[in-house]
Amino acid sequence: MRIDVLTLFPEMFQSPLSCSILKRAQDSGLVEITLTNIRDFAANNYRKVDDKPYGGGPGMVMMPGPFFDCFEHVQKLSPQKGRVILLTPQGQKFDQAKAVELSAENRLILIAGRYEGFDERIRIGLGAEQISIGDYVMNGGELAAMVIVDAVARLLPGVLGDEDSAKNDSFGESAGGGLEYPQYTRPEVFRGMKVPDILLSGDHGKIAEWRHQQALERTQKWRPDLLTEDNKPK
Ligand code: 6GU
Repeated sequence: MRIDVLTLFPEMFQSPLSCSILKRAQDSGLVEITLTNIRDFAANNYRKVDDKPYGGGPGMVMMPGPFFDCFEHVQKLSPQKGRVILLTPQGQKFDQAKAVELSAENRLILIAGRYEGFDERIRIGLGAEQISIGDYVMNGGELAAMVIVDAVARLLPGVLGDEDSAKNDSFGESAGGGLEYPQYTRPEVFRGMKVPDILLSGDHGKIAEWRHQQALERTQKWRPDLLTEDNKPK
């Protein structure tokens, strides 16, 4: 997969992209991520990319010119059209289903905005879909773009060492869209807390059944909003 990110702060992406799984995924060619600075496409000497809102009001609005020039430049970097996503708190809320959907694309073009907002003609003109990562306001779309890159990249075949890992995650296939079952590792007893006997039993059928039941109970207790009629615990 190819992911292009258009941003005013490419440096914000450096460390998340250079650690751990995202680094390995890029090094092994499973995902190619390019960062393009929108400010490089500002037409004026001051490298200005925002201006006061028409009609008055507080804050600044991102001008359409630098966005369109930047977008047109980025699109030509590769022949694939790409799915264009504008990061904005006004977007559709991002979730695991959306991550799975996006992981099937061959190219994503993520546009992170700043300041009070985008000139409306950016959204209209680019034909972009809008995504938000939750109902709160951040200073810009950069962290949201990183959330999407991270959640999508780990679903790409070969990115996680064990092919089953993503399936076992919360919201994943084995969790039936709910939370993950509890995990334990050594030591067998830690500060008086013991690993459940069943996990030491070697009975894989029983273990699977126990994990399934635990996952349902935790979902009911902590995230009942995730339960549907057919995955409610009995
Ligand atoms: Cl995509 N952008 C901003 N600025 N705030 C957000 C967001 C995006 N998603 C949730 N809050």
